[in-house]
Amino acid sequence: MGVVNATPDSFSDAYPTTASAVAHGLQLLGEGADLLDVGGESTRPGAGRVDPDEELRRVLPVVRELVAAGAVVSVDTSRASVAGAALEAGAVLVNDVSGGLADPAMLRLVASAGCGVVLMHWRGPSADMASRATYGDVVGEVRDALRDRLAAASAAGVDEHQVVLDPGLGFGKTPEHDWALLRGLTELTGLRRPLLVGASRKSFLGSLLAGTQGVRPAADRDAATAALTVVSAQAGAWAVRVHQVAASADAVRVVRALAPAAVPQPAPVGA
Ligand code: PMM
Repeated sequence: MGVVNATPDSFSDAYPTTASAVAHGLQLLGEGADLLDVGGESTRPGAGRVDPDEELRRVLPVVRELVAAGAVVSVDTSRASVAGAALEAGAVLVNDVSGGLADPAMLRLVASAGCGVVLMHWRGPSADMASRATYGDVVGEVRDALRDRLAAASAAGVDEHQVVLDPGLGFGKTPEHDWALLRGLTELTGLRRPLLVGASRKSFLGSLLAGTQGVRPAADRDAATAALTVVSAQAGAWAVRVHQVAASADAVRVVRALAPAAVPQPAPVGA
């Protein structure tokens, strides 16, 4: 899954105009992306909310143009109104970082649309998410919370085959929590739903790779991201959400060659 941030302020790369976002999406397709994730609201730590009309203005033309170019598109939003408009514009998957918690209408929308949905582990808005990074057993707590979101989706009429789960690396988690979740990915694939892993360029990698110049800048974290693509693929993840696709696409091919029977092929989610 290639990241297309149609925003002026995402933490590692940002494409504030329709033309630049579409061009970037096409580049990621050329690098081997199976899916493009278009978002119009930054969720970096400390970020505030974007006005819904502005989010729509950023996202819809990009979705429309990438679909017209033949891309399979997901929309990264936690608003049902934006998700619904993006589905009408041709998106097939809703990527909700709040796991259906931010907007009470989201799960009902997904149920009636019959589309795929990513439910990510989330403890509250980005503006103050660091204050919620307290866990006893982070892997067990994230697993149980994802199971609860799956149950909430079912209760709203979503078929479980529509659902992809995501541990939400960096969202209300410290670097230690992120590493523990990456070590424990097989406990999450044990929930028997496809798993999406979003480690790309995140700050726990910046800290790990820090040198004499300080924390490694976000755009220089792609080799480490590709290493985590190997880890994720070997744990049986369905997809990784990455800013630079080429190295991760190669990494997936390497893992597949080593264990052809053990690594599931990416399959469409939803109807
Ligand atoms: N991370 C970001 C945004 N959206 N969606 C999912 N499902 N999982 C993630 O880990 C995730 C996400 C933050 O990264 P960005 O600001 O570079 O898009």
